[in-house]
Amino acid sequence: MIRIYGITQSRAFRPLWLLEELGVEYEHIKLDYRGDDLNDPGFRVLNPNGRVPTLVDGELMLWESMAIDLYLARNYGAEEGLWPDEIAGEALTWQWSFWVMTEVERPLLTLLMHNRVLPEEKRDPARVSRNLGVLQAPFGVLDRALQGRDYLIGERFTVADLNVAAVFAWCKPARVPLRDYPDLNRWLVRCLARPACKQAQRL
Ligand SMILES: N[C@@H](CCC(=O)N[C@@H](CS)C(=O)NCC(=O)O)C(=O)O
Repeated sequence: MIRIYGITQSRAFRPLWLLEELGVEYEHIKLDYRGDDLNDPGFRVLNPNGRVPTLVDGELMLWESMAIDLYLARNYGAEEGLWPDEIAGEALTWQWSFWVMTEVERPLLTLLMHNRVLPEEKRDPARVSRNLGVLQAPFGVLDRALQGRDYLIGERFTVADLNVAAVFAWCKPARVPLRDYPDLNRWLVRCLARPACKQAQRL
């Protein structure tokens, strides 16, 4: 049976959402990154980085949220339509998954921390405005890519949408306005309204 480690209030939300989309059986081990859970020596054997999410599927131990999602979608998601049919679609799936991690994740996480998570006295407004500026370019790229389209690849929701939307899900708690990016916003609302996403948020 598939085992996934990490509470839903962490990057484990990404594979949890995908597992809910897939409808496969899995065991959810709710390790909390905020305590001592990740220092457990048994867990360190699975992930020497001491981070979640971590996946175990048979002999396979896998870490990095995007790698886990790409593996799960490739291995279990073809019938559900979550994995693209063509090699070009696969290439675009890698592209968008790497893109969101390299161009968006860190500045958006900084906004989440300094607009929402950190205590007021530790928040730095300069970092907020700098990172809002940094995000304008990639947000514009995604907005334009979604003009006249419902999904990133082809005509249906795939793991590419999930991987990108699961990172952009931080926009709301980070208080990042999307009014200048109407196509991005429309797409994000559609992705986050999916029943599997809602279910993963409740785990
Ligand atoms: N690039 C990794 C990042 C994983 C990561 O940093 N996870 C956080 C929770 S969201 C964590 O485990 N933090 C524990 C720590 O940094 O000690 C991924 O996407 O899976």
